[in-house]
Amino acid sequence: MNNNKSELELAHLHEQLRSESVAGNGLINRRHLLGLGLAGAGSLVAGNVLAADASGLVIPAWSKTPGRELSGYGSPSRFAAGVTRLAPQPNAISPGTGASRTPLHLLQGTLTPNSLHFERHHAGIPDIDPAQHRLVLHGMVRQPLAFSYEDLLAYPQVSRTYFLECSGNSGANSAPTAADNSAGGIHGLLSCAEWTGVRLSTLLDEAGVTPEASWITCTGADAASLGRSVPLNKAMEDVIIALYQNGEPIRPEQGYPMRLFVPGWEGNVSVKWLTQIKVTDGPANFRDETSRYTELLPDGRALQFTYPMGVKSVITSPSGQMTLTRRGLHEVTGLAWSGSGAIRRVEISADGGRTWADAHIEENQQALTLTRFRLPWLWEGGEAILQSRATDTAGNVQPARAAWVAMYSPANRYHYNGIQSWAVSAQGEVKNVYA
Ligand SMILES: Nc1nc2c(c(=O)[nH]1)N[C@H]1C(S)=C(S)[C@@H](COP(=O)(O)O)O[C@H]1N2
Ligand SMILES: [Mo]
Repeated sequence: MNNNKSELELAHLHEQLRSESVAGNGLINRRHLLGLGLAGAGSLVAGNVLAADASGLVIPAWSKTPGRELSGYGSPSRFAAGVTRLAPQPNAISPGTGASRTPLHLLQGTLTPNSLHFERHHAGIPDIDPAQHRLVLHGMVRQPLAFSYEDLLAYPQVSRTYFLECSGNSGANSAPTAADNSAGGIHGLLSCAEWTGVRLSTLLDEAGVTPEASWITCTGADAASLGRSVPLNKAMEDVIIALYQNGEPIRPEQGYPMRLFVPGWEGNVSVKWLTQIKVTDGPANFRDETSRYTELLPDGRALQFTYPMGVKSVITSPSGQMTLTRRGLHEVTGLAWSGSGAIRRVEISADGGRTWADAHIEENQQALTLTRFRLPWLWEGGEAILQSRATDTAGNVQPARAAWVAMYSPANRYHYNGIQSWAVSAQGEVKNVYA
């Protein structure tokens, strides 16, 4: 028996849903769906779902013989082999340099599996033997210290779930024309993990910071010697030396055996393969905080040390390069985050920003982590422009693209946090547009 509704029944259900819309072009109140008994949305979604009867019970081959053996380290189903990082292409001119992106549009929830965490390296991934590695803490301290990996493991640790975002993330959308790309392709220099490690304040207290100190300057053990300066108050507040990522030793790509993790701030500051922290009374003005990772303004001046990532959101489904294959109810879902607090609100529009409805988010969101939002949407085959707009607990509201563009020089690609617009065609094709 097929569960397909008749055209008439469907039209009636759509009519009922439309009468409960919360914003233009098909955005539906989630509570009303529950009231209609459509929580699973089966009756509207399910062109192909079969109603259960005895004839639907087939026993497949894999149920009749034992499956494969156990394994030392798990891997995804071969049927999920397409869920990979995006564009990890080798760099012929500068080996090991570049970025790979998290496929945000292929994932759900808020945590990024370690194998899919985005990567951004300036000189490849060093192959560090933890037994040979040292973290040296020196400068304006009473007692300089050198820690081995084993030493650090003996300290008390904390676990916190934080997003990490490269300040170059979404920079493509600052260009004059909208690139045809996916949500991950545009916004995938963004990941979220549970980071475990030693509070930097524990180590700074042990070394004894002297009164004239106001900054720390941090350097990685990779061939780029990537260095960044961090004000001492942030270093004492919530910075950790991360040793574990989602429960296992951090991956070589993420800085094994240890990285600085600076919550909420542009990813570049979270120095990987951390080997040196010098306590100082000013920033070092490293290459990556002078010639890079600064924002050019319309008048030719540049912003320096713009650390927190702006409030931002992106709809991950439906999103760029997807095609809606059936009319009816869809769930609009995506991610929101802010470097200045927790997410308080996410609004969604299906009509290019003319009308907005509040998306559903779980209560009491943690600060500096990813928030998943959702809202039902009735797509009846018309054109639509889907947008999301996030507000954080500090009161910051995600700007429209035009408002963001007006703040900077056309050459600036850093700290883009404008609203993403996905156009849905009458054929159901979803595309990146500027609206
Ligand atoms: N030592 C070192 N630290 C580094 C980098 C690097 O190339 N070398 N890249 C930085 C940049 S630009 C970003 S966005 C983040 C990326 O972290 P991930 O590769 O773990 O995602 O690490 C930062 N820390
Ligand atoms: Mo970055």
